[in-house]
Amino acid sequence: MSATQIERRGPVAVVRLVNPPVNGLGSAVRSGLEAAFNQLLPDDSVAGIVITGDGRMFSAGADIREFGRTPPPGVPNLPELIDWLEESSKPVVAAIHGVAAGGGLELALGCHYRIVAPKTRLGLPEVTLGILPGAGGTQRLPRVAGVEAALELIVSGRLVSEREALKLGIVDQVAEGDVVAAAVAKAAELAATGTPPRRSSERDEGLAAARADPGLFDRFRRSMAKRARGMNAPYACVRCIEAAVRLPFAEGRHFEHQEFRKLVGAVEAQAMRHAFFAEREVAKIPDLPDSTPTRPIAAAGVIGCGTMGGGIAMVFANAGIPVTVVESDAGALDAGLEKIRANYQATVDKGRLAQDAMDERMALIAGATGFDAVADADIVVEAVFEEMPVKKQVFGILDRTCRPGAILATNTSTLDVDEIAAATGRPESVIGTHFFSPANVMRLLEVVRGAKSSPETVATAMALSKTLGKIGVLVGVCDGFVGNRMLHQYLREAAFLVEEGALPQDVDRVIYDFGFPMGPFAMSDLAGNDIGWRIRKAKMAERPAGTGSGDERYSGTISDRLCERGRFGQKTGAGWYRYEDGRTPLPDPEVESLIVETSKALGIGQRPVSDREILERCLYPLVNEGARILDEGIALRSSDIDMVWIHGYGFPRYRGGPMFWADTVGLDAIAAAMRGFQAVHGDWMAPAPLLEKLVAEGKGFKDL
Ligand code: T1G
Ligand code: NAD
Repeated sequence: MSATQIERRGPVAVVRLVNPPVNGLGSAVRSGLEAAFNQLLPDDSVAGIVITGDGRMFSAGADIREFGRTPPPGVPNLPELIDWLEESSKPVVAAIHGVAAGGGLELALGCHYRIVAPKTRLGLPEVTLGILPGAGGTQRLPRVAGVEAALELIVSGRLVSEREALKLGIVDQVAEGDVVAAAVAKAAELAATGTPPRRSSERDEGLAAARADPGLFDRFRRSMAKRARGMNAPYACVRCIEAAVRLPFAEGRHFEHQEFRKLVGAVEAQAMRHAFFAEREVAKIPDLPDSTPTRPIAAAGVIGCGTMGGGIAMVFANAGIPVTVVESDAGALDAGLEKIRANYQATVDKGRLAQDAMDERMALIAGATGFDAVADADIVVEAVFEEMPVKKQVFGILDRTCRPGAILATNTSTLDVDEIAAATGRPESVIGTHFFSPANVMRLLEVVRGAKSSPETVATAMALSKTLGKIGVLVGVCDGFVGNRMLHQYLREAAFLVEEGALPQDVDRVIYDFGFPMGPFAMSDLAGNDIGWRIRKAKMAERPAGTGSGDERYSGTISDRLCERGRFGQKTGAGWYRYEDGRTPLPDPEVESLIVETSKALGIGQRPVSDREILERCLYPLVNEGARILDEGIALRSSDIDMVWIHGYGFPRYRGGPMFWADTVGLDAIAAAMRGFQAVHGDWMAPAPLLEKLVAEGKGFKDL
């Protein structure tokens, strides 16, 4: 079937893009457009042209799957196709519905008039793929919507609603009825009245303000520095929009093309494309066909309204699902509900949520101190203390209380989900839903499949993660699941590096410069050093003195010393750092002398530690553990692990996640480094069998 169709409606020809699922402007579509223009532009019986998309949207832009591939010979490129269309002397009107993104919106901006249907999203999100709008978007959008709006939209990659697009001048009309019919009528009217084509490339009104404000771009660059840290694409976008203000259209277009070429093949763009597809791949579970039934979730319950329970309740309310939180007593309940209210109020005060939206969400959250209140819930998420006896007691009660068919989920971060499920008579309905703190902010949700979790329970939890706006990653049962299990490797080595001579601020600087929002020591101070201390003490109680987990050396000595001194981190004003303003970590000489003292007591000599060693010792063992996790089937795909780390631990998206990044470094180099570390530090650094196997086969994680 041709990727474009032409339909005549009287004097107007309607060109329809037909390339499901998102009318990507791939080679076939571009060839189809070329053929259509060849036919229609010289045809005198055609007074006007309408461009539209078949199915659920106008177009999501260039076909991202074609990137990095050489197009078949003779296929036109998109920028020139759009220039050609814009040159048309006949009126060309875009009829837009669903989504017009990237090259899709650029195609519409090449039309002389744009009509949009309600509930449509429009934007140029190329920067989220590590590139820039390369088909004239950086030159036409500022001319149509103004430079400041273009800077904000192109550098954020944000999609806007049809109403906002109308206000910005990106579209000209919202059609309440049939958008194609409205466009046909407009094209016929423009033709009949002989209205000259209104070409975006010839419009200047949007550039005037910027021409009068030479400091605009430098101001904007300063304002975006934090969110664009480590990336090239956002700065290239600004340079192109600046070119639109300085240069005539054709030269600006050429400048844009050069900048695009520099970005599209770079690792940053490859990593961002990898993340784009990985985000969609996580939902595909090989042994769970799309036909697997799911249970409807119309009402939820949360047990425990502490740090996590409160956030989880907000997640359900934010998705419009009524939720009841159950606490052990009225005092704890009131405190928990008040924290939720205060959390919403803070967002309202920042202008990021309307008061009535807050009121609607609060109205969806009820509180109780008895489990009967969740007897009819479709899912109940337990978030009580991280102690097995407490969890088992709660699941026993839920099993007796909740209706048949309800999903019983646990938010445990370290405990055995199968052991918790065994405390019920319905282990097939038990699953882990491991949210990340703060639950109402972090997008990651590790869905922990128990040995007896039924396909229906797994499919329901995975579908629910999408409803809740989370990236649901299916993982197996093991200590720390995927994220925390890999995190342990990273934190252990960070602690050892400090015992051996690096300062916490050195390690944090290297990790921050790599692209994480913060390093391991600032992160521990934020989360609270006492949480890890409590877990270590609980684990130590189960093990003989002085040993770590399995064959590794104990890594908590200095952190234990800090906690014994009440240095829990930000919450006590001191941890690995001291905090004068409560948030800014300041190196503390007291910590430095405690480190030297403790290393001496441990018999560990302090030595200079290079930045390179810091990076490799923190990240290579993390990747190595990822290989073990894949080998054990705890994660389905290496790209799933990348999603866990990008959405749960702040791994820089423009590096693609730890497993993708490892492939860019080269697994042979990582395996060699691990062997080196093993020889010096111990067998816990031995390269994972899968890593060695891939190296031997000259493959990467991407080849799995
Ligand atoms: N190319 C190829 N495949 C795409 C695609 C695209 N542009 N967009 C989506 N898909 C696939 C996706 O992988 C999934 O596949 C299916 O379509 C449904 O997507 C010159 C060079 C449009 C808002 O960045 O943001 O134009 O998993 O699950 O939630 O300047 O898709 O089913 O096999 O996401 O309804 C710029 C990317 C391209 C937009 C719809 N465009 N797409 O969301 O569906 S670069 C974008 C999206 C460009 C020019 C440059 C979203 C969506 P599968 P989905 P959705
Ligand atoms: P928390 O101590 O802040 O809250 C636990 C709440 O559970 C308390 O308010 C307590 O009153 C309540 N509770 C205890 N027993 C109860 C019972 N029988 N009935 C009703 N309520 C009861 O703990 P948290 O940090 O929210 O952790 C909760 C769970 O989430 C733990 O399993 C933890 O491992 C996990 N988790 C925590 C984090 C985190 O960063 N804090 C992240 C992911 C997962």
